[in-house]
Amino acid sequence: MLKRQRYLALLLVFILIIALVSAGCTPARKTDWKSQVIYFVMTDRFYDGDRANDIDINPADPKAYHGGDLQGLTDKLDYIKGLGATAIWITPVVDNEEGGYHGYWAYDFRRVDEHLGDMAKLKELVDKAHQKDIKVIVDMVFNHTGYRSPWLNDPAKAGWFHEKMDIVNYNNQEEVENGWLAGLPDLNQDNPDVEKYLIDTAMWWIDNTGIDGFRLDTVRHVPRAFWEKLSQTIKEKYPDFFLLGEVWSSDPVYLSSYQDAGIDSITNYPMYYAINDVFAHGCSPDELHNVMEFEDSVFKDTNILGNFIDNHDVPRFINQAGENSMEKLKMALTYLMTTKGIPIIYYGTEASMDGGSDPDNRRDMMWDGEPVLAGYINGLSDIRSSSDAFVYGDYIPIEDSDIVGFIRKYEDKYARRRQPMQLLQFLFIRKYEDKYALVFINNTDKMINKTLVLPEDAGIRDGVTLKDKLSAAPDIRVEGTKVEVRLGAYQPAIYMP
Ligand SMILES: [Ca+2]
Ligand SMILES: [Ca+2]
Repeated sequence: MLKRQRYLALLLVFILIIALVSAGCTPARKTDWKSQVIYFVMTDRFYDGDRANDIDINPADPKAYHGGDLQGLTDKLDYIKGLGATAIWITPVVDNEEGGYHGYWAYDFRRVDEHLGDMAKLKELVDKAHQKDIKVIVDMVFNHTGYRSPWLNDPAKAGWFHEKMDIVNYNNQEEVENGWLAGLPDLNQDNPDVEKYLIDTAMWWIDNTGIDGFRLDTVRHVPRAFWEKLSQTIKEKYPDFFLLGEVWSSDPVYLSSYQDAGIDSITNYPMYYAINDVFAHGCSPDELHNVMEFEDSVFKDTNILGNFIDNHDVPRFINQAGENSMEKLKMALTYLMTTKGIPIIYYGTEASMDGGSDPDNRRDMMWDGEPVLAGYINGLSDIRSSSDAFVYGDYIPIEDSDIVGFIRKYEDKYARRRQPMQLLQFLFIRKYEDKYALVFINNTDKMINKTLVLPEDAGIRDGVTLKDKLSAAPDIRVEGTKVEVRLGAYQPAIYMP
């Protein structure tokens, strides 16, 4: 009995030593992806750091190479850090066929495209980014190859593609997975050789570059079983490696099935649509609250979803906003940086760059002068990182009787969308343990001065004074459960104790 106790004591000491030693060996800070702010760059359109690789460039043609490269990204890391970004997501680096300036037309899955640089340049980018505490997420396409893949005529690759078929019915999942998206040769991940090649390729890029995450392209067009296996294989070796899946759908239930398949984060298209409706088009704020409530009920975790106001596949926010577009952009960015989920900012947003549908939304980055919103975005990033309420907190909408009454009048969603909105403020609380923030956005063209009743479950104490971290609105004092709010037209405020 004594022997056994001594043995247990020794075992405990041994375990403790192992734990201490291994703690010393691993990086001190575990990667927490929820706390990141991601800056998304289309490398060819960002910054030309190396004229020697400007092959076939034609900046006048929106569908040609423009000369941006990995060296250019490395050169601009301090600029990106200055925006408050902690991670970059870059468009695919794999060797593309002719015309694949965007990177989504793979020719050779295990080579860096010569327009962007080479493997050494990619590693240099990753190393220098890590030195500056910036993580690197690389876009990867496992659904298809480019139109002229050498595999199409390779007898050794027979059975690597699905039969050529257009995707017509997006409600038919089999068609979505097996059809040729935009006519691109569709890889058959059910073929074990293809599955093995793609998963080995994923590991090859991580092993050889030290990147921190993948943005996975066209996720809904590939069977979930493939994503499960890919995720398991990666996480076994790299538990902190981040997977951000692009699922282009407005259905939260559908999206959540891919998080369940092992993809940490999903591009939050339902929120993208709602942000545009509410802040660009003046629709009812309950649309965003409803999306948030619905997503919270179906996703394992909404604080890790990838939120955005626009990207390279949709028109830029400012292009859609109409009058007062700059004020609307600031409101949308304020929401993006304070709501649940990881903010993803598309390059050029800080310079209020315009752009309609693809390829107009992929214009060259404007490099003349200090970008007009750089300071604003950096300020939002500081506010976000100052409190766990934004990173882990709940999302509690504040009910505004004016809004509720107004919405009841327009039960029909279609009518509501077309109705000019003059009563719309946007109000919610982020709360985590004892930390909280009140986000008020006056989404109207008139000054607001009114008393609001805070929800009881927010637990905000009587008598506390709250300051606007954006430093523009006057302090407010909680009286009982009420606050009096004064905001100018289109003014956002982030109130914290
Ligand atoms: Ca270049
Ligand atoms: Ca497919």
